Amino acid sequence: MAKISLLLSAFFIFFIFSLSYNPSLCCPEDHKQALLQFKSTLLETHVRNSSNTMGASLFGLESWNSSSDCCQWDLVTCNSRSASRSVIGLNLYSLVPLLALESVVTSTVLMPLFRIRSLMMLDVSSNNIQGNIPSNEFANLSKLVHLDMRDNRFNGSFPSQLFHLRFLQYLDLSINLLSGILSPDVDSLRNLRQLKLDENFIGGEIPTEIGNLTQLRELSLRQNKFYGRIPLSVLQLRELEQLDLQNNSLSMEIPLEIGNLHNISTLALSRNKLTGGIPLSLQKLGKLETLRLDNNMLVGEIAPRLFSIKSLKNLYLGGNNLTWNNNVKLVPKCMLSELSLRSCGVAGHIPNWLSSQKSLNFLDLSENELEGTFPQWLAELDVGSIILSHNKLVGSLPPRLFQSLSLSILDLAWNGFSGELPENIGDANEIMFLMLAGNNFSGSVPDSLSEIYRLLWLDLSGNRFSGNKFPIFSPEALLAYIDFSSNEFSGEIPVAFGKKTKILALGGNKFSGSLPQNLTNLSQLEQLDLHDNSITGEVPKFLSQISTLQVLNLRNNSIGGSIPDVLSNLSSLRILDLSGNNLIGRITPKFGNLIGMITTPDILSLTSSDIFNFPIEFNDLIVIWKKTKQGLSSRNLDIYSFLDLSRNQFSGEIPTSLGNLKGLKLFNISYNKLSGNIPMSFGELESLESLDLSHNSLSGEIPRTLAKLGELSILDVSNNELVGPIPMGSQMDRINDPNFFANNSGLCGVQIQVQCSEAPSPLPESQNSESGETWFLWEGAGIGFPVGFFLAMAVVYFTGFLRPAPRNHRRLRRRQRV
Ligand SMILES: *[C@@H]1O[C@H](CO)[C@@H](O)[C@H](O)[C@H]1NC(C)=O
Ligand SMILES: *[C@@H]1O[C@H](CO)[C@@H](O)[C@H](O)[C@H]1NC(C)=O
Ligand SMILES: *[C@@H]1O[C@H](CO)[C@@H](O)[C@H](O)[C@H]1NC(C)=O
Ligand SMILES: *[C@@H]1O[C@H](CO)[C@@H](O)[C@H](O)[C@H]1NC(C)=O
Ligand SMILES: *[C@@H]1O[C@H](CO)[C@@H](O)[C@H](O)[C@H]1NC(C)=O
Ligand SMILES: *[C@@H]1O[C@H](CO)[C@@H](O)[C@H](O)[C@H]1NC(C)=O
Ligand SMILES: *[C@@H]1O[C@H](CO)[C@@H](O)[C@H](O)[C@H]1NC(C)=O
Ligand SMILES: *[C@@H]1O[C@H](CO)[C@@H](O)[C@H](O)[C@H]1NC(C)=O
Ligand SMILES: *[C@@H]1O[C@H](CO)[C@@H](O)[C@H](O)[C@H]1NC(C)=O
Ligand SMILES: *[C@@H]1O[C@H](CO)[C@@H](O)[C@H](O)[C@H]1NC(C)=O
Ligand SMILES: *[C@@H]1O[C@H](CO)[C@@H](O)[C@H](O)[C@H]1NC(C)=O
Ligand SMILES: CC(=O)N[C@H]1CO[C@H](CO)[C@@H](O)[C@@H]1O
Repeated sequence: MAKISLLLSAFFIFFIFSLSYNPSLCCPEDHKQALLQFKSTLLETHVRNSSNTMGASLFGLESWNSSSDCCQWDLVTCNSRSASRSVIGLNLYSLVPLLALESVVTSTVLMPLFRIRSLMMLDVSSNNIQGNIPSNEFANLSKLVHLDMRDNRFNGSFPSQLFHLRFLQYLDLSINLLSGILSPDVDSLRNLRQLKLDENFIGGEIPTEIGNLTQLRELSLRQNKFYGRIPLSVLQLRELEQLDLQNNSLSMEIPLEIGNLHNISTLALSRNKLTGGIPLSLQKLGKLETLRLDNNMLVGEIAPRLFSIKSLKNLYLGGNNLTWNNNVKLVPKCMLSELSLRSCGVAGHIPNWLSSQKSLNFLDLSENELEGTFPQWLAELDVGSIILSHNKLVGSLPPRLFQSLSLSILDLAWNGFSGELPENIGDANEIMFLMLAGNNFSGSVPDSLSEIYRLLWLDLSGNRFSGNKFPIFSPEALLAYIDFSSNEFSGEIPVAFGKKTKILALGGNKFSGSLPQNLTNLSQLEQLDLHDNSITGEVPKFLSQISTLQVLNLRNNSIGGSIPDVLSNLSSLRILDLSGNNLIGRITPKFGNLIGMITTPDILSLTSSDIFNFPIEFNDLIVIWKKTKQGLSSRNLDIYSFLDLSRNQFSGEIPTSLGNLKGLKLFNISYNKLSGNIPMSFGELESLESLDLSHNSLSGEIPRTLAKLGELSILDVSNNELVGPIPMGSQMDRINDPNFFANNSGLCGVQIQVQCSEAPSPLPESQNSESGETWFLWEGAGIGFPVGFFLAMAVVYFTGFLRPAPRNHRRLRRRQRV
């Protein structure tokens, strides 16, 4: 069905394009003026707001000038049948250059377009337009058949005038900030009650009048702010072929009437709060190809009869509380292409009936209770993506698996697989993601891995791999994420990776020798993690050449010497952990210049989760946080900033300049030989949550300025030679663990119940009475990539290397245009 609608749309577009060439006639002057006005308004907003020259031009509107016929302009389609040659189609998507996305385009920019009453097709998607959808004005466009406003920032309520557009067949408002209508009727009173439950949530129900658009074939309201019920009127839209309401907050049981949508081919309701079971009426949908119900709150057993829907191709049910009875003898009537039964309580062996699914391209059975070995028949199916992580599978991998030229994602992490990796693994040269973490694999890493040209992601952590021989990757390799940590590797640190390496995690092995000069060949490296190894030598000056470095973790090695000053040139460095080594000398005052630790980190949350239809697991960066080992979720690592120099032999005074590092969350210099006073400037470390100065020879008083640190929850100054009153006021009053102040030379204060001879007055201004939300987001739904990496992925996706989640056919057009 999707194909038919694609054909229809393609035909429609072809049709209107073929009509548009008729040089004898010109477009109406008022249409031309409207379009020119649209261009100039958009350009004006744009130039005014963009910082770069890219902003001065808009993609695709170059040909729009007053001296030519507007029917000849790019992106404009005219009707050649009527004498007036009126404008009937406008393809105005992605006019705003990506680089100028920060600029604000308000929805009033659309106003001139409402004068073109002949419009049948309007696409203004992906233009970063903000504000309300001009509702009344839409009434002018009564001939609209196709309206696409996806991927903007339209907010406010669903524009009611759209319900008068009775010819509308295609309506896409996805990826906006729209909500339902809140009108003073019974329905909205219920809404208001719900609003009270969740005061921050601005949203509303999908209006019932949507049912007036009886011609609709495609309706997408995906990723907006709709909540509550799906109006039953939607289920009377008999022509509907695609209904996409994913990623809102809809809460209701899936209505039985869903079985009335006889023409539906795509029903996508994932990422809502739907409850109840999967209605059996779905079986009546004889044209259903894609059913996405994943990530809701559905319960009950999945009816095997779903697999009797002959047309069914893509089925996503993961992330609910559904169960699957794996003992049932199933003879599926469908020929599946994609199947996700993630976390559906599937126990026993990988279901045998899957072997009949010869077109299977995506299989996600992760987070179940699967046992047994990797079946030979599955290896022979040549599936593109196999995701079996978090099960109890055992045994070795069949070499046949790697004869597949389709395999692009293999995620077997967190099982009990064992044995050596087959030597022929490199034959599967389409693999992009190879995730084998948390198993019992042993032996060496096969050389042939370096032959997998598209490999982006290689996670072998938490196994028993050993040896000191590694595949030699070409400098041009695409491999960006390499995690070999927690294995039994030994020998020199491997560096024969491509220049595109972003993350290199080798911690928890037995690597020895000093840091090799060739690390500088990894010129885009962002994270280097070598903790818990036996690395010797000094911290080399050449590390400062890797200017992209954000995380450097050398904790618990045997590195000596002093820290080179040039390390402070690493302007992106946000996490530096050198604890547990033999470093000597002074802490360089130049560390006060570490720009990455000065700026308060941006919460840069890139939402790329849509690109792959499975979650990519990053391994946590393990750090010592507030005295215990914790994993920092790498997904949002860019909001962490900290400096750990503890357990070394540093001596001399603490440089005052460290007070510059306003972005620091954690600062640990315990177990060193530091002397002198605690700098007053530490009162400027405004983001600090944990400060550990214990086990040094610090003397003098604790500076009263520390009372300004509103986020501080751990302050350990024990085992020093400090004297005098412990500062009071705001959070300082709550830091009262006597162990944090023990073994000094005469501290006093209420915190340790030792009275001071003269009571100190608290600092006058003390904001931040609450301890504040911690910046630690141990879990997060989104996947945050470093920007560069994300873009690289996007490029990979658009060049078609990976088979992503099914996309709107409109995207196809878009690609052709580019
Ligand atoms: C865009 O321009 C408007 C009007 O001049 C201005 O108010 C707004 O702050 C600008 N936005 C940015 C991001 O520069
Ligand atoms: C206007 O655009 C046409 C092409 O659409 C071009 O041939 C012509 O030179 C342009 N005129 C000006 C003044 O830019
Ligand atoms: C609607 O169309 C009428 C007649 O063409 C025009 O006068 C009016 O300005 C249009 N409304 C808007 C908002 O453009
Ligand atoms: C919609 O966005 C505009 C501009 O971003 C803002 O001024 C307005 O308050 C928003 N309206 C609603 C209902 O959120
Ligand atoms: C929707 O249709 C009903 C009945 O056909 C009609 O009474 C109502 O006015 C229509 N609403 C809108 C907004 O067009
Ligand atoms: C379904 O689609 C077919 C073909 O496009 C059409 O003839 C029919 O009217 C549609 N509606 C129903 C309810 O079947
Ligand atoms: C699933 O069920 C478990 C226990 O029965 C419950 O704790 C959990 O919240 C449920 N999850 C959802 C998404 O409903
Ligand atoms: C891993 O394999 C070894 C032998 O190869 C075995 O002794 C050990 O129990 C296995 N560990 C796990 C967790 O299966
Ligand atoms: C370091 O790089 C050079 C040139 O790229 C290469 O010849 C040499 O073998 C590399 N050394 C190691 C130890 O990888
Ligand atoms: C340091 O690393 C070694 C392995 O190299 C490990 O055995 C030890 O437990 C680690 N020590 C700490 C304190 O983490
Ligand atoms: C769901 O919507 C939210 C915003 O409302 C967005 O941040 C998130 O990425 C979306 N998730 C998916 C999987 O599309
Ligand atoms: C290809 C490349 O950049 N190779 C360099 C790797 O690093 C060494 C020094 O460690 C240079 O000599 C190479 O030119």
